[in-house]
Amino acid sequence: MSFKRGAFIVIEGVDRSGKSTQCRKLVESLGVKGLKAELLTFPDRKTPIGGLISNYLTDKTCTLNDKAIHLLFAANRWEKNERIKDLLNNGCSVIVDRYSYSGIAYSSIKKDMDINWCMQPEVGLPKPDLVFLLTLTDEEMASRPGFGEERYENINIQKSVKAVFKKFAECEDNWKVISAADTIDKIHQQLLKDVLIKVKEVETSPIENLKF
Ligand code: FDM
Ligand code: MG
Repeated sequence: MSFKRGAFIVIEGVDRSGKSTQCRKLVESLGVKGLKAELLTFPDRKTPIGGLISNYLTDKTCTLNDKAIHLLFAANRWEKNERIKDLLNNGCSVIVDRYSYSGIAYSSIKKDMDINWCMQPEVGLPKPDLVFLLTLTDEEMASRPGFGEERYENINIQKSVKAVFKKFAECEDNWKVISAADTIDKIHQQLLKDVLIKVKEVETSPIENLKF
């Protein structure tokens, strides 16, 4: 029997679309089915680079240059590059809460931040086998419980980010758009079904690298 790798699954979406809940539930359900799965979250605030990012997000007086913070978010993914590949190569699926697409979306909506420039630091990272985009209408976004105090947590930024995600979903392969307005359980069943198919589909294929 040949070796089987894990699947690399990403969930993207605006704030409060339920990404973290769905990621957790996927890892749980895969485990119940006897499939190895691990959860990663970006930004990973626990590393030294993640600490700088966390400070930038929570302290709005922090005046870090837009390109510098963009590169820190990308570096925070690069420091997990080997971990992701090792897990996948050991037959463990990796479920990720936000990835390069969040990095590109949140940075490229800023003034003088060219989207093609924003994509470059992401090139060469492991490419997800499947990206779920959890979507909310503007009305649904507005009706969800209030924002916290972090940078980017306001409705205009969320709307701009949503538009970038929508373009990715139209242009990239392996993206699946899911309404985040359904119940947690219904969404989970939908995601799980697709993930199980993907796990089978990619088990003998090589891990690809991101390119844009
Ligand atoms: N964010 C997240 C970015 O600006 N760039 C990135 O590369 C990533 C992964 O950080 F507003 C933004 C998105 C969000 C903030 O993310 C923190 P969480 O998921 O809300 O903790
Ligand atoms: Mg948030």
